[in-house]
Amino acid sequence: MTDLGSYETAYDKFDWQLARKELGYEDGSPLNIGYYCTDRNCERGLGDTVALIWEDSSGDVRRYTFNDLRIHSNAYASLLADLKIASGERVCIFMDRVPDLYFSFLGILKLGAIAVPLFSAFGEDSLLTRMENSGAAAIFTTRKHVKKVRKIRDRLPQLKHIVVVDGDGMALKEREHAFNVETAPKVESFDVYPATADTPSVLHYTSGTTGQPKGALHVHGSIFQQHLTTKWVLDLKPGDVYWCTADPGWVTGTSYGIIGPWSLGITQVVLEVGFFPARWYGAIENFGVTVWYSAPTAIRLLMREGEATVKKFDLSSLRHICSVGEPLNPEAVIWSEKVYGLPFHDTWWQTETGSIMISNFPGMKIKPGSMGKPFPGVTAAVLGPDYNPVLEPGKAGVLALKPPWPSMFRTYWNNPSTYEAKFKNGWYITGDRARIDKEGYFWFVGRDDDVINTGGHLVSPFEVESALLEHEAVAESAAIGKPDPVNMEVVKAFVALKPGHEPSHDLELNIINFIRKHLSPLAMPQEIEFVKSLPKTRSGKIMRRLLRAQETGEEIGDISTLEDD
Ligand code: 6R9
Repeated sequence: MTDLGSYETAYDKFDWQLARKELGYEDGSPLNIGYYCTDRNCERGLGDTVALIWEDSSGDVRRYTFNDLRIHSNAYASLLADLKIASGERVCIFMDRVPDLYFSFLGILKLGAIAVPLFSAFGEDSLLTRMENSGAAAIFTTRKHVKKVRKIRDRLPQLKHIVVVDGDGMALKEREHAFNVETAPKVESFDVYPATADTPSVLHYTSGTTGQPKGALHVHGSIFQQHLTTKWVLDLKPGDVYWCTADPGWVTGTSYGIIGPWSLGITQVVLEVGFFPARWYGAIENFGVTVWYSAPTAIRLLMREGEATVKKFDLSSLRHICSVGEPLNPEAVIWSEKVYGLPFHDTWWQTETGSIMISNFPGMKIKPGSMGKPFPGVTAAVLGPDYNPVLEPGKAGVLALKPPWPSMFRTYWNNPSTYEAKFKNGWYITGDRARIDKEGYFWFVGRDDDVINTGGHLVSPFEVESALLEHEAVAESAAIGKPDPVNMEVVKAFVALKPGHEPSHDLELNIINFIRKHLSPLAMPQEIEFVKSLPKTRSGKIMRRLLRAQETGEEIGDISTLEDD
């Protein structure tokens, strides 16, 4: 239970103004996330508290205090100022989970520019789409990843600077700079940009069914909700050691891997490596992790790894564990209670919502398989086809949220019409389907669109299909999510070949690899089925629903618009 009391009393007495009080914010004064995550902690006497415990891929550990975080983020902010980057300009971050990612993110915000975090696994096409759409003026990257930037830089006329943060001594091309935060002059103070709650802060790209990825634009005022939900849902308290397994290329890695916890002055653990059961449990034991925020695919993999591995480690420091990104199977909650002595608390939210909206509040009875209840201050509903709330308990409909809330996205970058289309009858339409039981618990039913959720990563079928079409052998294609016991879904592509090309295992591998290189390993199909042609509607749209139904053996439903063969 939190200091707000039980869920019910918290819901009743809640007011978003509480966030201002908690953060020590006075109306009318500047509100900059960069300041609240660094300088303010030093002013509160936490300058020598460890902010970041970072373990690199070889197992070496480095620790940075809030004072280090303050000085290093200042160095990044002043570098951008020297490069004449102005407030409001977009600056991409394209690197593995190294400390510079975190310093530069906060530095960009301190300058008043907009941070665009990108997965380092992105191939050149995925990178190009996002950099082009955001009109990025600069990018921070590393030696390891600059090659991909070099391949596309000539197609990015707005890109003024490429900063290689470990580029000391390397041969640089025009517009490229080497920077080293450790040897750069210490910047004791930086005039933090006087942002307001409505000043743009972070641009996160997310996938929809149609069109290229959309950039959800967030504002500095998001910190109010990120701060409160980190405190009351993730249950962080002074002295905690917190570990969020998410990469900042995904919204979870910024909202709850940077902003929320550091706005509370909490010590965070970051691992450079991806999923690795022994390294993960080792980190919990070595660093004494108390609160852990992860995702269902990782949890299912840990279940598969089994209890024997758990027993090799002392995980007794853990106090609270949470999950996000995909439906959390009831078995995972029961299993975690058995082997860790703690149930995973599911949380539901989206890139667009910026923070947790529905969750299993600490102290609340957990119904395994349910996403929990709306966070105090949030109104969530299930809507029928007329976009009015469904009143009957247990009946499925479209999951919707009542705007506004502090961390709500403000638009899709360069795509206002898609943003407007997300609102119906005064509700924000999430794109998910859900039901609410008699006791007010929300249950996830499925997505209301064709977006593929693979291991918590949203993949647009359109993006995969567009990349497939670039392959010389592909005439047409369709991508769907195929059910998978670990990743929930994996990408499966149906491909019709151009004349002169024959299906073969080699060609399948060649196409899969092509997508991995152009998009990312996350969007890479696990399977390709060669077909003569694809089922289409009379208007020529590929019927992914039909392919999906064939895959799962489900009812096919209405196919009256299917083209005649
Ligand atoms: C934070 C994040 C959002 C979509 C969302 C839904 C799925 C997230 C979930 C969940 C079932 C949960 N999703 N949490 N589904 N139970 N607890 O995940 O953002 O990448 O934008 O994805 O993920 O489909 O609409 P994002």
